[in-house]
Parts: sequence; structure tokens; C-alpha cells
Amino acid sequence: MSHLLPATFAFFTPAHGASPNAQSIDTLYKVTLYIALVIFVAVEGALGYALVKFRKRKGAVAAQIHGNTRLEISWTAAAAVILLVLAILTFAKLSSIQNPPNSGPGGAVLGEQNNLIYASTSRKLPPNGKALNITVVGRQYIWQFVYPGATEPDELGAPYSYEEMVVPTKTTVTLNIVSADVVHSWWIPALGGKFQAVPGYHNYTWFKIEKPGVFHGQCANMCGRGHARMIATVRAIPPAQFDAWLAERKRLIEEANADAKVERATLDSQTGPGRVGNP
Ligand SMILES: [Cu+2]
Repeated sequence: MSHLLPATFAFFTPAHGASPNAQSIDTLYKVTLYIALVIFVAVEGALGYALVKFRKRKGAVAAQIHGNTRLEISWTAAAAVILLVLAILTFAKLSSIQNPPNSGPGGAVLGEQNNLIYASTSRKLPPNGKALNITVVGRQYIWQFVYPGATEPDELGAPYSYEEMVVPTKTTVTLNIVSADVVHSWWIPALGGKFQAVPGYHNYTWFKIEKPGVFHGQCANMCGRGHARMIATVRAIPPAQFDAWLAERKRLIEEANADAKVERATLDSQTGPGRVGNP
């Protein structure tokens, strides 16, 4: 029985935060839930009590009550106090949800290319301005992740992956969320709130994962018939392993590009029915 209660609460509360922003959302949600639970039980309890205690009896005459000033003032004041407490708590937690912290000791060493500064009021950077920035591209029906390391403008030549985002632990990761077609919604519950991927717009969020782990999510905005298949996974690994993974990723993409170049040259050199070329 003792383990049933936490399990029930876990069902009703957000995924336990694996990132400071998700942790703050989780705390706020639970505080509100517990206050609401106490009020719910008190109100329903009083209602149940009144139903039983004052049910219809032969010869009973209902008491005629014309207000109770003290009671009315106290429940108005109590509601106001609860509202005030929730507002203060929310504003106290808000900055830890919106503003990314610096990468922790032992985090990935971030090069200059991760230090992109461009005009935006909604893009939050850690106090020292250093974060690993990953572009999240929503497209029907797969998530694409573009990592730093572009060799040409517009992120061309950068290493990328589909469906699974790999990130270093202890490192502040900022996300630049965009869409290639329709509106999608980026959501990994354990790593913070939902962010829409809207064509023509950039939305920003961040997370920071302390320990290696795998976090699952799913496109949270109905985007077409393949929506249900549009899953996303974030895999956090130690920074050294991440560097190796990224280098391998880059090597595989370069290899594939080189192969494609050879294929193209072969096709271009062919004549006749086998030739597939651009006019
Ligand atoms: Cu989608």
C-alpha cells in the first residue's frame, strides 16, 4: 500500500524532471495539486457530512440562515491567501524554468561555433553565453536534429541525426525549434515544457541533464496522418563519448556524401537510357 500512493501521484503529476526546468515545473504542479487536494477533500467531506446529517426527517424544520459574515470573510481571505502563495511561488520558480544555467563542471567543452549570438528577445542563453545549440527540425513525420559543426552557411555540412538526439551530460543544451512544413510540437516531458515548431518561426528552449539516460517524447501537436509515429528520444552520454559520437556521425555523413558524388559523376558520364541527369 505504501508504494501505491506515490505510484498514483506519479500518474497525475508531470514526468519527474531530469533537467532543472522540468524539475521546477514538477514542483509547481505538485504544490498546486496538494493544495487543491486538501480543498477538494474538505469541500466534498463537508458536503457528504451535510447530506447524511441533515437528510430529510419526519417533522424536521430546516434552519433559516441569513448569511454568516465571519465565515464569508474568512473563506474569501483564505482563497486570496492561497492565490497569493501560488502566485509568489510561480514567480519565484519562473526564472529557473525560463533561464538556462551555465554548464556544470565536467560538461562538454564548447567551441566558438556554439556561441552563436543573434538578436532575439525570446532566446535565453546561460549567464556565460555558452551552450551547445542544437536545431530541432519538425517535419512530417520525423524529428531532425542538427548539431554544431557546419562548414557552410545555413547549417550546411553540419552533422545531424533523426529521431534520436544525442547530448552530453552536465552541459547546457539550447534548442532552436523550427519546422519544415506544418506545426509540430516538441515535447520530452522529463526535460521541460512543450514548444511548438512553427514554419517560419524560431522557438527556443533548453535543458541540462546531469546523469546519462534516455528520455522519451512524442510530437504533441496533431500534424497529419503520420503524427503518432513522430517520436523523439534524447540520449544523454558523458561528454567524451559525445565528442566521439559526433565525430563518427560527421565521418558517416562525409562518407555518404563522397559516395553520392561518385554516383553522380558515374551517372553524368553515362549516356542513353541509363542516364539520369538534370536538364
Ligand atoms: Cu508532428
